[in-house]
Amino acid sequence: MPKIFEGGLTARNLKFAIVVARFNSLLTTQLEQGALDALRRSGAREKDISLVRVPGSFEIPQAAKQVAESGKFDAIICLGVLIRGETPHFDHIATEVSRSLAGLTVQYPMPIIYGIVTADTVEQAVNRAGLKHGNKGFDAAMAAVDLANTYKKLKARKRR
Ligand code: DLZ
Repeated sequence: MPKIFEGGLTARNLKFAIVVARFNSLLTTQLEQGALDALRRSGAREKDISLVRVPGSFEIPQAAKQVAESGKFDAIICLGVLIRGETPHFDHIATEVSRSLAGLTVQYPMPIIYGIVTADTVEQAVNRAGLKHGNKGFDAAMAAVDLANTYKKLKARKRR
């Protein structure tokens, strides 16, 4: 039988940072609430959850890097909403944010989760922030819990 490293869904004794953009705050607040709901229902304690607010999605990767470097967290959940209709340079911001976050994920040995909604319209964004298509903040937090547990097991493994 292979050794399987797979995360459980308990957030107890894990520390989380949620980096959330204020831009489109009506929707990012919904993502934040979804993420908090997932963490609390998975057993995370309030004292183990930190919220880092930044002006917009463009600032998320830099803030996430600082959080990663602090060494104080087991996972980082990044939340923002980019809407094409409102942003002429939508593609540039979306591409840069994705590229920068992807870079961080291979630089730091911890889950850094992409919970950024990129939508063509406000309606699409609303649907992904808790209306029709679930809440991307909730999903991102569950992925953080899952991966943080997996990495914990990988770190604790004994070499034979
Ligand atoms: C400037 C801007 C625009 C036009 N649109 C969005 C958006 O849809 N979503 C978002 O999170 N942020 C937006 N921003 C703000 C930028 O991300 C950034 O905060 C500013 O350009 C300052 O660097």
